[in-house]
Amino acid sequence: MKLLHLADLHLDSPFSGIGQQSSQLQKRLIQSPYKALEKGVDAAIDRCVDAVVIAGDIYDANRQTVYAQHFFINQLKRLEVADIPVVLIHGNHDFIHPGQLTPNYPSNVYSLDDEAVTFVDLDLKSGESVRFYGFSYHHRWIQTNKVEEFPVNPKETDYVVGLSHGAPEGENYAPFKVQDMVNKNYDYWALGHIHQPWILHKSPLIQYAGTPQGRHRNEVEDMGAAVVTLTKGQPTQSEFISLAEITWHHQRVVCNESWTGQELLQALEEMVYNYLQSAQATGQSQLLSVVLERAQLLETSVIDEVRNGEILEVLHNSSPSAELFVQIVDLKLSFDYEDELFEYDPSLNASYQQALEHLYEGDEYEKTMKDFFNHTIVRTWLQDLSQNEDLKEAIVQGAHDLMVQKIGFEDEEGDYEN
Ligand SMILES: [Mn+2]
Repeated sequence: MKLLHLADLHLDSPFSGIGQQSSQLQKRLIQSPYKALEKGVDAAIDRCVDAVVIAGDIYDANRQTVYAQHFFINQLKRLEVADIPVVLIHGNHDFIHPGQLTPNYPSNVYSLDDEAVTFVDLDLKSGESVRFYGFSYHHRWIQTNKVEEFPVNPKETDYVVGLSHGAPEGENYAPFKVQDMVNKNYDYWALGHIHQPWILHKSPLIQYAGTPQGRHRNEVEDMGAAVVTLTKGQPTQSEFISLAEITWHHQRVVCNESWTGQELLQALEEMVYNYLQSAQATGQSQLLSVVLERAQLLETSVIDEVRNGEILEVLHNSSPSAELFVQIVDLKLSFDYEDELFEYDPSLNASYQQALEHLYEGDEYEKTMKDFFNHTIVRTWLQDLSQNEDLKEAIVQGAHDLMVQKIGFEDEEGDYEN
């Protein structure tokens, strides 16, 4: 049995942050999740998969535009013509709200719409039978362990696949333990919610396919879907297929003491040129977040040109009108004073590094902000705030700055990092 595992399509993403910078780029970005889905459907048809599973967050919001629904249904119809069934669930972004009408899906589509775990049995072209278990969000959050509700494999079909939209950590997105999934004795778990491909367990295979199109500068590198081949008595095969139209990248540039504004521009242009070579090789446009390291070496006038956006503006003259483009969307200065902060005291340095790691990678942000995000007024009026990555970055960065200042190493200018 061969499956295409898609998740987190986020059709309808507004990319409003980028729109303030360039409406042309915003238009290209808005189109990108649709193009990625179209490519995914091409791949399903080309590879003659037995079924497509979509593990939630088909849409970016729980109220969709007609355009997004129409596009999605047209892609489902292409699969119907190719005689490929589709099993889908709704996630926390496109949760089903009270009174929502079920779309008029084509006959090949099985939407596991209940918030309770339900299933569908399919007889495949290969002659094999498969059962898909899954649930859909009816709320923005699900705080219970949904995996407990999945039955142990009753062995009534050749294969059993679990669909779940959730996260192993945190508490708002159907938190689960990998071992609980393993204990269900399923053949495959198709997960959604985490936007990077991530294998949690090998046998049985339990994995996130990731989003087919990164939507944010932190959703870096190539994105796509998984083609999963299950064969009785053999290890499960999974192949990543690239679907992203546009990829995001982080790049660091170490500043040179003698750089004028012109020389900085030249260094950045060379970097863009190199990325363009790789863009031509992959056929994917690229967006770059650039950090200028050791920015304290630059003249104040050059620092100002970066801060007031002059440098970016010159670079943007080569705008994304071309089919393939590379663009710097973010240019930050990094004043690396704190590297030397605790050099005299290794144990202090170690605990400082540990605190930083905890701040950036732990669930401290979610824990700290939970009451705020759960507040009735915030939930009613600022619905997607808990998902706002820019807000998260700004708050975590602010906490970091405060930490450095409180420890007593405040930089005189007070802005060691911009
Ligand atoms: Mn998602």
